[in-house]
Amino acid sequence: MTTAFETLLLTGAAGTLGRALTPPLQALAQRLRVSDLAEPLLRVTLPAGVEAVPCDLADAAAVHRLLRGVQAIVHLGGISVEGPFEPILQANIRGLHNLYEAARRQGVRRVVFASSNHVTGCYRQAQTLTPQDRPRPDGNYGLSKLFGEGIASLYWDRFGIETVCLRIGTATPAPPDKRGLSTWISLPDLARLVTCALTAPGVGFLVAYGISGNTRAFWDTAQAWQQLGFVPEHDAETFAPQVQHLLQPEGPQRLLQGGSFLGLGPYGDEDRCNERNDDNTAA
Ligand code: NAI
Ligand code: 15L
Repeated sequence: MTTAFETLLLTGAAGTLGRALTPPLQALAQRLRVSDLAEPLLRVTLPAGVEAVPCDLADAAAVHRLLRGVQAIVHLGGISVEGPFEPILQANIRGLHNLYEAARRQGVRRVVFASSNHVTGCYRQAQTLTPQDRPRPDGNYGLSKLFGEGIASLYWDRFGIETVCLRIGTATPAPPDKRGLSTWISLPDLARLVTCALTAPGVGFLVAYGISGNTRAFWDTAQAWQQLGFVPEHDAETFAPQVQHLLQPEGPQRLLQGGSFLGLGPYGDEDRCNERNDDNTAA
């Protein structure tokens, strides 16, 4: 079988999406190396032939060792929800810096970075965005993903490491609620999208929203998907009868694209979303 890569690395392999993506990624490489924090990784049953290397992304020396011999990376590792800044700083921001520095020194050619729709979570749900619209992160987590997009841009411009930043919507077996009719990506569509992001020629630095072909999408995906050659096979609309009555509480969580994350943080005295968001509709 012809494979695209000799050694491909998947971080965050013990997580929900890591476990779903391990089999399709194994088909793309002669050697798939998977990584996560030690304890979560020990709980995962891996397919035969997959090499498991525990690593804390916040540990620069360990990340450097992890990337030895790697041509491409699917980077899912890190904190995947909104929360206090310090843990996000370590796992996501420091983790991304360690990853790109090690990638530069180890000669990695391409990264597929699991960014998030929360980079633009402060836009209204009624707005349709392209990846070129101004980032409006909705919290510490979205901010860390914006840092990831920034470092990806830097390492392309300075060092020629290609990155596809996938602003993933809601990757679950089915859309969980009405918002999910706009943000959902099926797990098979995600596997196809990640495969395209790894193998499409000449991507340079690219930001693409990661959703299925949803009728109610918040995002105009045409240009980036064409560049990647991605054609989704699913549409969340199929689930509309079951979920369209499931709404977030009234206010920013229902109004803005980031949904429930707008109800979390910033973990101090001002523990609420800035209501001025509601008046700020400029793109
Ligand atoms: P998850 O939380 O299930 O998996 C993340 C994995 O990263 C966990 O296994 C965790 O142990 C590992 N991790 C955390 N801190 C680490 C550290 N310091 N060093 C090494 N590993 C560490 O998340 P999920 O749902 O699988 O998401 C995967 C990626 O995709 C995440 O980066 C998330 O932000 C992103 N994403 C996911 C979406 C979704 O709908 N599931 C939507 C948008 C983005
Ligand atoms: C994300 O970025 C999260 O990782 C995931 O847990 C979901 O909440 C998703 O976004 C979403 O916005 O639905």
